[in-house]
Amino acid sequence: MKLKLLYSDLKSDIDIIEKELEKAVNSSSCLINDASLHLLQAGGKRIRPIFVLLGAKFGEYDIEKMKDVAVPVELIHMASLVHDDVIDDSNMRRGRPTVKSQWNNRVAMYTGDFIFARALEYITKLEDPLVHQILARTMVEICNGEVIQIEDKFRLDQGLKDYFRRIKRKTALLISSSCELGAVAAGVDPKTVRHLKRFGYFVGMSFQIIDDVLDIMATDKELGKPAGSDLLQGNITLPILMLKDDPEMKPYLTKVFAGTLTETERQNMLQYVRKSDAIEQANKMSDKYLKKALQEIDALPKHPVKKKLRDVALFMGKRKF
Ligand code: 2DE
Ligand code: MG
Ligand code: MG
Ligand code: MG
Ligand code: MG
Repeated sequence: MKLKLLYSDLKSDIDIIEKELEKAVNSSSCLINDASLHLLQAGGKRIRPIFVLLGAKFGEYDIEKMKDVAVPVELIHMASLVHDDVIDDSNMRRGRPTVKSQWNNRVAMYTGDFIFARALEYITKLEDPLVHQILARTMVEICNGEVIQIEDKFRLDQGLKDYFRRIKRKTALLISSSCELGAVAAGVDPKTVRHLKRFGYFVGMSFQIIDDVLDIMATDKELGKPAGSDLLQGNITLPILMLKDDPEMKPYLTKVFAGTLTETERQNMLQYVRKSDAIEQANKMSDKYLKKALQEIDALPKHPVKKKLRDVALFMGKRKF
């Protein structure tokens, strides 16, 4: 199923958010304008704004108000990616050159900063300290996660706990907060907010595991970057973690860490991982989180939007790329 079909009845609200995002990245500097628009026009699934809207449906839904929550959430996601591509030295994203590669690191740093600042401008339109606190806390934790991820790079003496800690911070938290923020801003009762927040967390975990599996399983073309990029950057994802003591995998890992892996060896290594049962194990782990997400939906009060939440969660947990 296409994601577009899933939220067809949210279409006009998503269009409003899309227009607002364009306005939001507008800057008096041509350079920042171009760089921000470059990123915005590369698209993206706009998953986080969708979750803001879906969370808000449990309360007093007003798109004019929700837009001031959904826009900053997506802006924070965008800004973090611009900075992330500097940290990860990534040249391609969503099939396009990244800001840091199209321009340079310096432009990427201040474009990201500008987008962050815009996000704050939007969120403070809502005069609710709880909303500000949730967003600020999330940003702090995402930053902590980035530092942890840098510390964990190229380290094989790590376990599942380290991996889950990283993906929680880099992905699950912002998705969880999106659900939570939409609901809080719409005045939803605390118990429902709690279930929505947990739902977002589980969906986010499931989603990132799939993302990490796809980094190995999908083609360079589908990914818009070389398959296996995570590992080449030193990020030990779940499938790799499961193979870290595998005797056939070891020589590849040694070469990756030494930076001497040839293109042929990259292909062979990918073939090896693809055929291993690490992929199936990782997919199972993703399904486990997806199941927990669906249980949170069951615990939510009766509402037609529950079906939507289920559809989006299933889409995210089953996407092919
Ligand atoms: C994407 O992870 C990274 C997300 C978080 C980046 C956070 C930064 C700190 P990946 P891909 C840079 C600043 C952020 C704040 C304050 C929110 O694994 O494969 O690198 O998409 O993902 O590059
Ligand atoms: Mg990255
Ligand atoms: Mg990164
Ligand atoms: Mg990835
Ligand atoms: Mg990604």
